[in-house]
Amino acid sequence: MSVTSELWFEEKLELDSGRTLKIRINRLIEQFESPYQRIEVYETVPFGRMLVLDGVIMCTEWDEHAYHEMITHVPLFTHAKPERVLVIGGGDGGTIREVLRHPSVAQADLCEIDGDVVRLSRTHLPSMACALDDPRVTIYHEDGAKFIAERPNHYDIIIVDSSDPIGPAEVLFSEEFYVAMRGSLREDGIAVTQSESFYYHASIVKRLTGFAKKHYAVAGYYNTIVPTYPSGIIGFTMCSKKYHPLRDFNEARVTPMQGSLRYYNPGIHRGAFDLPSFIKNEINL
Ligand code: SPD
Repeated sequence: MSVTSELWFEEKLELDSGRTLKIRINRLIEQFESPYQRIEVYETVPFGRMLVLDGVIMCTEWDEHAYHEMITHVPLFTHAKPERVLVIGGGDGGTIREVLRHPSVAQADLCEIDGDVVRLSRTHLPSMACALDDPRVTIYHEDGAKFIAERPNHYDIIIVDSSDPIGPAEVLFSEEFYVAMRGSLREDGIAVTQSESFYYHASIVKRLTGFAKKHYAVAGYYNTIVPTYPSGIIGFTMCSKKYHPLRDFNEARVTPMQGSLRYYNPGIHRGAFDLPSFIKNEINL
């Protein structure tokens, strides 16, 4: 008889659809019940540290670069000169870290409703939270929808680095929010939103890209590979008032930064907008 004492984390998000993801862990480093959600940080066996909100994997040290680089550099290299950037959600700090690589950025606001996510990330996820004390960063713990309504015509870039459309992030997936982002962007601004997997959540992708097409001059959907997310792939809706992510992309600007990036490069930027036929036909982009 063999006795094993293996510990496993199981993400139950997709259980009703008959699928799950299990990751072996060494230990639970800390858990905290905030006013908004249950926050957990694990030390996993294969993927380093992992942040989990209400039982859903937000990021692991092993593959977070594929998500944070793509949610950030695609819009920032599409815009001619991004100076004022807002990140909604993103309390782990990974997106802000990427935003600050851009020398044109003078102001990087982080609007994360849950201050305890920022606090635990600072303590346990320093490789992501490392840039949160940069003087260009201001952190707000407010509701993202209310925050942008109070700042009309202000941002060059808005990045919605949200959790899934259940719980505190639900409002960020509404048509009203896509209209409100348009109001908070400058005349040539770009918004990019976490928009789930085209394999598992095609109806959400269709709805969000529909809002982008209806309310913005240029709409797009692009994807990245993140093995610890459901189906291993996640996409982003691009909502742009002027710039086109392929026609206005100036790849020469990437060169000085290329050495510090692990996933993003000019070829990935262009190829990420090439979608499989089944979803391309569904969303008409
Ligand atoms: N299904 C999980 C999607 C999570 C997307 N946001 C992650 C936040 C990382 N900064």
